[in-house]
Amino acid sequence: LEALVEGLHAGDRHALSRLLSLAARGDSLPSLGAPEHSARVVALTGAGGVGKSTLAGKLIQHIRVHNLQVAVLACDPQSPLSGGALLGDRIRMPGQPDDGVFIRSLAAPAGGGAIAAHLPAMIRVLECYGFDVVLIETVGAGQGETAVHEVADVLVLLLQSETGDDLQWEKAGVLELADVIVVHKADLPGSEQTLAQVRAALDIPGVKSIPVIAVSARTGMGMETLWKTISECPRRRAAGLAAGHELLQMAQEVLARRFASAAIQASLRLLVDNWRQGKLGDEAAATGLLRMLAKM
Ligand SMILES: Nc1nc2c(ncn2[C@@H]2O[C@H](COP(=O)(O)OP(=O)(O)O)[C@@H](O)[C@H]2O)c(=O)[nH]1
Ligand SMILES: [Mg+2]
Repeated sequence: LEALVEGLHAGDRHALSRLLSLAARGDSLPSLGAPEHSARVVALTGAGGVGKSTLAGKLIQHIRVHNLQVAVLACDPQSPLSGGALLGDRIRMPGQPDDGVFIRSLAAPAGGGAIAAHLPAMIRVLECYGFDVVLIETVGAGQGETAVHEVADVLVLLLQSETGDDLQWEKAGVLELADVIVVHKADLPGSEQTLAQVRAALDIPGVKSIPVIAVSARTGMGMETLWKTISECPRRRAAGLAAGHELLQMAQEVLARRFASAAIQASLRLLVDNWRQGKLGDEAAATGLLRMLAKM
């Protein structure tokens, strides 16, 4: 395992592939160390047939033009990205296989508990290898978005016109979960209307506005705007961590306050005495104290 981790940091594809498989199975990995930089994790979600795979393929090209390395986790066994259209895990750019692209197909949609639970570990592996962008393609069905929302920096929801999808999404409360909404296949008639409907559905006073973009992977319309919007989105994972530290600080304050008012309690004095006399170890005493304060 240690050799694999070394290989991962040295850019060895075989090590990457092995570690990803372990992470996908939920095996515990050794410490991977810190990645040199964190990746931007972008989830593409939406109903089957809305064009997630096609759009992902186009996004890869855009991302490569910016000279960024991109990995794709396709939580859709039928994704042409991971199927016959591409050779192995390398996409065919004009000429030769591209070392800046890596694609891994996962057997189940990310919304199903197991995969969602293992995504953070897989993302960590990809980050340590050095990918700048991680795309997650996953079929959305309400619950799926919630699971992926937690692990991605940016959640992109794809809708298309003439399917009534927009209304379904609206009901499921999924629209509000998205960071970017794409009205896809904008080359087809009816997309103007869908665009207007979605914008109207999201026009709630006091709620932060979500960008809604008309895109066609087929014609390339809106692609540049989409990538620009995605790259300018704040990173949810980083924000989550920062917020976590803030929360920890607040919790410490709460504990200190409770400790001050509990100091005279007999049970607390007993705990402290036991610790002082060495009857309780540091960790056990500290945990005991936490338990007492948590109950107050
Ligand atoms: N008209 C049009 N069709 C598209 C576009 N993008 C994808 N499609 C078609 O939509 C179908 C489903 O595409 P796919 O990418 O497999 O959808 P997924 O199931 O969401 O991954 C295919 O037949 C694509 O050729 C687009 O921008 N415009
Ligand atoms: Mg697909």
